[in-house]
Amino acid sequence: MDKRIAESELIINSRGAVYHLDVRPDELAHTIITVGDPDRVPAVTKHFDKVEHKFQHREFVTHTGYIGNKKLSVVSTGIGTDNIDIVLNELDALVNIDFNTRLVKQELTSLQIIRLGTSGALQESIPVDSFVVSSHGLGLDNLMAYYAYENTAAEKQLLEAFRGQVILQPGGAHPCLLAAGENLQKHFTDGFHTGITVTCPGFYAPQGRILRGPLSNPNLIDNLTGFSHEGHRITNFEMETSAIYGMGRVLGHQCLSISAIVANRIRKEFSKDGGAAVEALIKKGLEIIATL
Ligand code: R1P
Ligand code: URA
Repeated sequence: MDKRIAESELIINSRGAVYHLDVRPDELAHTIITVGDPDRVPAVTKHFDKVEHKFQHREFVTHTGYIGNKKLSVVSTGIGTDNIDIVLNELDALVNIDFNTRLVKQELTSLQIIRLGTSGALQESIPVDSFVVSSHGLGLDNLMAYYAYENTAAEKQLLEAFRGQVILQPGGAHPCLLAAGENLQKHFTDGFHTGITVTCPGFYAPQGRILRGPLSNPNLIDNLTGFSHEGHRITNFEMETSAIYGMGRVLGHQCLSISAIVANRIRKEFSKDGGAAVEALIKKGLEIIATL
């Protein structure tokens, strides 16, 4: 069997860089921070001692540089799990596929991938401007249905409990659930809330928001907030985490998602200065990430 990955499958541009990210293998660090907003990339790398590479193609901005001796890349993903499919596959290709032979390398590299994002809280006790570490990503989009992967026994049990307690609209999502990378999560405890993060395929109706469009599932938020299983609860929702954890499982990378809470959907509050909350998360996150 020809194991060479064809030009149509792994697309490499004239610079020798991967199609969407426009990054070459030598231009990427093995510890990577992902952010949704392209403008958040310089907001992170302004804290670096040195930035060696800067690229932009579509919504994908990448900076690679150093804090002390620690080499880090920061990549913007834009919004949504469809973009995470692109970014995680291309980050993996950059380290695990030889761009000359187009063969998967014999020795695989496991990346550390940490999302620094924003999110809405689903518990009254988690105030705006606080930080949440996602113990699990629970996807209500359908990206992970396209990949083959194994759930652990603990994940299967939690997902089963979710299916039993949370009623989703007929014909809607096939939920998936994946745990955070344990080796990363253990570093982010003091000053962080922890819980299950629900990843939604939209910001409005998929997160129970009504502007003018009516909801097919008006009980969604109450159902998610009320979920409880053996000490696990749903803390927040956003739009990327389950796909990052899922693609990390498929491709063998350690992933963690951390969010600044900008909205509390139970208290019906929005942060008075979301930018300051994100800046505080970046500073606190970098202090830890630089030591990993
Ligand atoms: C929606 O406003 C966006 O904000 C959250 C959601 O996941 C979604 O991407 O994260 P970011 O601030 O990292 O983009
Ligand atoms: N991002 C989301 O996806 N939802 C929120 O409520 C806030 C930020």
